[in-house]
Amino acid sequence: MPSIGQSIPHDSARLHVTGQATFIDDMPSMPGELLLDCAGSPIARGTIQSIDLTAARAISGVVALFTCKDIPGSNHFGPVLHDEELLAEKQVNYIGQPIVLIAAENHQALAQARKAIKISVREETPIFTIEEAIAQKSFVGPKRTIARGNLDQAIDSAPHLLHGSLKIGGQDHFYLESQAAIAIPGEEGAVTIHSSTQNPTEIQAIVAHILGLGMHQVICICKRMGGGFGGKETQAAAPAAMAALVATKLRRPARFVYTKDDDMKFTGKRHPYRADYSVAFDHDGRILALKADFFSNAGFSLDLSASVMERTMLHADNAYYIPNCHITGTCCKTNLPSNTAFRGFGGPQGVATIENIIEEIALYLKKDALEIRKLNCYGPAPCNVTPYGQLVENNHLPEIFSRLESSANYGTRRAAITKINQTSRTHLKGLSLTAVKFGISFTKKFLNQGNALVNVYTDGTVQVSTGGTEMGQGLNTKIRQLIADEFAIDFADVLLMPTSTEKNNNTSPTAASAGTDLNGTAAVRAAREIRNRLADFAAELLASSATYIVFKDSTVCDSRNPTKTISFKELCKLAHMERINLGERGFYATPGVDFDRESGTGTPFLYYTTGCAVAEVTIDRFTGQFDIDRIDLLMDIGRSINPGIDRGQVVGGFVQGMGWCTTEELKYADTGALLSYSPTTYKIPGVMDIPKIFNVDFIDNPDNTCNVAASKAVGEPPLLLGICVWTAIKDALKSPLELPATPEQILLQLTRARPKASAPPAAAMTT
Ligand code: MTE
Ligand code: LUZ
Ligand code: MOS
Repeated sequence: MPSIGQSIPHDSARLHVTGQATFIDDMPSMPGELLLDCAGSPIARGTIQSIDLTAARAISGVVALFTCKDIPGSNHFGPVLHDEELLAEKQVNYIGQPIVLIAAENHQALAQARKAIKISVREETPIFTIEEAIAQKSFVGPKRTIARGNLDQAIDSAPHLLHGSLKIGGQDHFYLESQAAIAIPGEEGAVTIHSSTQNPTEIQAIVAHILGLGMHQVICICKRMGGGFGGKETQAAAPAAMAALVATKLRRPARFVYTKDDDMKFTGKRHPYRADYSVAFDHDGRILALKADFFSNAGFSLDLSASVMERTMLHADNAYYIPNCHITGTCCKTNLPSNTAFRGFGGPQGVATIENIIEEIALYLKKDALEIRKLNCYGPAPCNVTPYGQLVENNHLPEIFSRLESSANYGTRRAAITKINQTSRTHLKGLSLTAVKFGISFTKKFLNQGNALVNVYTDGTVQVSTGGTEMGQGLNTKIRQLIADEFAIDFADVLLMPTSTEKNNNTSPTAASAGTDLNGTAAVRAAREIRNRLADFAAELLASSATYIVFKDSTVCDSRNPTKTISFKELCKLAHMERINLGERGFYATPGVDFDRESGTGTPFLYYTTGCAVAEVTIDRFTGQFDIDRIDLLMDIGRSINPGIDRGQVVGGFVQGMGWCTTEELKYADTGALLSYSPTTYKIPGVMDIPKIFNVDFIDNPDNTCNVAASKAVGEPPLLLGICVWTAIKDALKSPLELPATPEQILLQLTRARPKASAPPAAAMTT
């Protein structure tokens, strides 16, 4: 039976729940191993005046204290620009920025040393907000534009024009395994690093750069992550480089595992945004022109902020055709940890902005927002071209809109909700259906490549190594399925090996939802080479021709004589005796993708993953608290390789997006210190917050043949559907709203709309 299409459990399902799956800090302590921590900047911005290590040195168990002076190679690194320092030299730019690296025999000595290190910093006025950064022209990376048509003319002649500004909050990744690395010294200065990273090659490169080694002297291995969500695309590098520094300097293994609190306080998050917009539209609600200026809070360095902003701008249209537009993006430099990749990668901020705009148009025209959405949805030419010039092909969005509208009984429920809102003095209901059209491919062309190593053994079992990393998303399971089917063998006879830079070179991060697309295709290509060789050999054995050889049920035969079979295992053994190569490396580069960021035009994406979701919410008029009564979700994820895993991705992604939109709020003190650095003050969705009714379905679309097994990437897109919970809240309140719509936010809007909480609902609040 083929593996593809089966809901085979995630490779770690059993191991995770029984505690057998090993994460970095589960690796047993090695003889002589040291533990690491940092003493960081006490303030958000300033110049280091003095560092006093005397007291810390005297603590028993403290083995070494390193500063920037101890770095043998370069202290400067970063994923795009080298604008970060591993250990700060003079200037510090956020609270907790590492200054002194501590290596100790035990946790107690580490904690004492961190307290005993005296760092004095001369304070400078910090910048924390987007508004402060704009006022002081504190930016990072270039300002970008994507434009088409004639904005001014379209605005001047349009019947209606609305302006607004949407404030969008950040989000903590809240992976269960904090940033972590273990480094083991090797011969002649070489080093092996076990890292919880989405990007082993970048760890390898940064460690080599910091230690002054060649990349060939550094190995980075990642067995699995306890979640990454984008947070380990770049920011696993600091602890890995610090562990490598200690390991090579002291010739002892070194382990750096952030505590949950420190991870939340000192690592980057989803970018907070401000989106200023003007939208022109006709009497029906057809969008004629959009001007959108996005500002992100990037934190102290560039990290991936320019790419994140680019994806925001490329998703400002979402599912809607906008004939005239002018979209700009500016990244603000502030004195906070550098914000980074997070599931959706800027897409959610762009999509939240346009979905908010559509709610505003509906409110203004006193129409149902769904009507406006359907009217503007991408469709046949000329309404099938994005602002950046990519054609929206094989577009199933109109079908998804109409199928979901009817399966969710949108019309009936709208009528019921309108009635309730007119009569209820205690509650307010909202209903909203939003869409997602997520572009699949890295927008940086060179990242769209993958390589894989497939080793077939003489007993017919197979090991596969790729550059892809497993973070819970099921990449390993899906690649096992692809390779099992390539050889027509049992899923159990294929294993995915830990990701290692020793096996796969120059790999891209596992990101942009393209892990299976890139690494799976590379692995299939390698396997196909081996299969072709085996087919030729089998043809000899069966006195046949390779064109007639079929692989089926762990055997091989001539299709014209199916009773005479050779087992796959026997075939591999015989092939080896005949000196046939049973190993191969496969390579894949996504064809046809190209985007010119200077002109803001091109075809950045191989295809789009699309879908819609509808949320119904009930708000308590007196407390601002809300319930999610029901979610209906319908997506096009092509031909699913593993429907069970994909469903998990969809539900998990949606709920993570819903958390961003509703309860997850980052609160800072005036000093720039994060106050909400643990689950007691930072509210992620819990199991009790899962919508009571949650209908998840997929359309049948076998046409995405441009991708492996006609599948579609699924990791990030469903997160953007969580936005429908926010628009449903906005639909209930019928007022401007910030994101996240926390109960405090909601209550604020309720009391603004109606001075007395106990007064009957105002007419303005009914449709
Ligand atoms: N699912 C789980 N369980 N854990 C994760 O860390 N990361 C998400 C998504 N799903 C993540 C996840 C992100 S940000 C991306 S880009 C994709 O998985 C990456 O994996 P893929 O490309 O193999 O889908
Ligand atoms: N990472 C990246 C990403 O470097 N480029 C991208 O386009 C991207 N998109 C989504 C998630 N991570
Ligand atoms: Mo995901 S944000 O592309 O790691």
